[in-house]
Amino acid sequence: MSAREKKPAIRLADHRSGLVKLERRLLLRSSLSLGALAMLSGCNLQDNDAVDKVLWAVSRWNDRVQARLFSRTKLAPTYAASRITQPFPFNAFYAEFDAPEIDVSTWRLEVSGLVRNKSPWTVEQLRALPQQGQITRHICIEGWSAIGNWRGVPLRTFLERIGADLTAKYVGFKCADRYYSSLDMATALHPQTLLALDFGSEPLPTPLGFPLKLRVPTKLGFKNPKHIAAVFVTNEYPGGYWEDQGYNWFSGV
Ligand SMILES: Nc1nc2c(c(=O)[nH]1)N[C@H]1C(S)=C(S)[C@@H](COP(=O)(O)O)O[C@H]1N2
Ligand SMILES: [Mo]
Repeated sequence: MSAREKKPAIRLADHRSGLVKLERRLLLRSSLSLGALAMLSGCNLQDNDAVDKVLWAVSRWNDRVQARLFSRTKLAPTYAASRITQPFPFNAFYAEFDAPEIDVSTWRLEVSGLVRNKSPWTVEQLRALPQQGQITRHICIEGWSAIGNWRGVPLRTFLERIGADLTAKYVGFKCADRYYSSLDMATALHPQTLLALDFGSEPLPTPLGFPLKLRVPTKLGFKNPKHIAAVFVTNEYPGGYWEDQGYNWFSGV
């Protein structure tokens, strides 16, 4: 499968391998078999829709377990500058030459949902907030990883500044290219979760998410939205571009 023809982890046609993996997990984790799960859920495993519902329910249950195991203080590994991957790879659901060209003079970060101050932000205003750098490893679910050097505003600082309800469940992101994703609040407040403006000592290059991307080293790559256009705080599950096609939503690393 080429990088351009990405497929979601769970498709109707892929159920057989999905079920084999699920069976193995059930046995390992809870000594429950797939047959027993089918009995419990009243689900006939020949019926794709019913199988799909069970797999989605298991994935959402998995989200809740992962959220409980997530440590608010445990840091993702950081690396020496000599380890930075050059050139840093590009990935998206389209080819590199289709990455959105954004005019920074008109770009604004829109803010909505459970926040006190919904004023939009310019890049300059974001740069005036405290900045923090990190050299961390980006891990893509497709089987590659790369070390990069990002710098920007801790998302926690930004959420505090806009008067976000920090007891809300989710922070969602909408991007200039139709991509979208979301985080649990604990991950949004994690000290290494950044609204990144720079890569190395330069503004993010276009393919890597200019002018703003989320850098969250405690999550898989697809939960690092690039070209962010809007941030919102909500208690309603926002999903994501790949998450809605079957990738596990929590996807911690
Ligand atoms: N806006 C947007 N953000 C995105 C994507 C995308 O297609 N569009 N792809 C995701 C995936 S699957 C990966 S692996 C990383 C790739 O980031 P990079 O191009 O900086 O390596 O971006 C993530 N964020
Ligand atoms: Mo990815």
